[in-house]
Amino acid sequence: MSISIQWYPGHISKAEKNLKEQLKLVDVVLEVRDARIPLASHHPQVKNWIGNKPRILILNRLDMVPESVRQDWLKWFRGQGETVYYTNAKEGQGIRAISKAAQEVGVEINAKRKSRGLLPRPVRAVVIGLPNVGKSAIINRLLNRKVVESARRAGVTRQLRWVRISETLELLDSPGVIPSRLESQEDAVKLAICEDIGDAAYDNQRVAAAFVDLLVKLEYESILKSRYGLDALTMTGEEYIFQLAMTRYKEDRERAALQILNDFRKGIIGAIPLEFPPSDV
Ligand SMILES: Nc1nc2c(ncn2[C@@H]2O[C@H](COP(=O)(O)OP(=O)(O)OP(=O)(O)O)[C@@H](O)[C@H]2O)c(=O)[nH]1
Ligand SMILES: [Mg+2]
Repeated sequence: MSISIQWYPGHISKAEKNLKEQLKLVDVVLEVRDARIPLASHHPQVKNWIGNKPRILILNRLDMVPESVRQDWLKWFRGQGETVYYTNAKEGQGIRAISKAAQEVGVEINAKRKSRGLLPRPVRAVVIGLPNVGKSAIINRLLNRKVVESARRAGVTRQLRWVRISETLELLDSPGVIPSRLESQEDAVKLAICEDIGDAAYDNQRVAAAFVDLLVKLEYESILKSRYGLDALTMTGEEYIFQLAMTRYKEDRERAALQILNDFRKGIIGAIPLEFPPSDV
């Protein structure tokens, strides 16, 4: 089944412009990705925007993937010469480590300033990434209170906003950015499943069907069987949504689709990663 997903709302194109401006003012970039899809939630232009500024790579939603898969990704990224920080911005795990890493950049900056006779200043960091990956939640966690809006929807943060975390750290919250064209539709479907793009961009029934197909491919079909009592191995994703609607939702396919997607998004059917480290590297 082919799905065509494109999503590039006006507020994002504006945000991208402002973000590029503000990037000139920051010392360090916190790039946040979705731990369920560390590659599909990567924005291809981020590298260009950052230039040689130090970057801290964060895989948020650590609670949504099993420990063994997290370890596999850590190893894979290490093989690429990258250090990865796992966080759970909802509960707070891993948050102190990223704050420490950001402040370490500040120490260097201030040592340089001191040698030039300048007073120390807080390190300036920006949190960037795709929509809904948990950028604002990370900022709220760093401060231990809700300073910026954070909710289960893509496109919650609309404007750039500086937040002073401490005497030594200032953070810029930014709206989620996304490539103006989603080149890989396979990745776009994963973004839709994880709700990392706005729901105006896709058809729930198609995305839910693709999700069922993906679970079968990743050999997670037993989760479907135990939750919905239907065996996905004997049918396509599309048929699965149809059968589920027939048996449980008074033939309402939309409700069946939303049920499956929301069960996954809320973590109700367990910690399910949608990507594994490529084995050829
Ligand atoms: N389970 C879980 N949920 C999280 C985690 N981090 C954030 N969330 C939830 O994910 C949703 C999105 O979080 P936001 O902080 O609004 O995400 P954002 O990246 O700022 O989104 P935009 O502003 O739309 O770009 C919220 O409902 C958070 O509570 C996490 O580590 N685990
Ligand atoms: Mg936000």
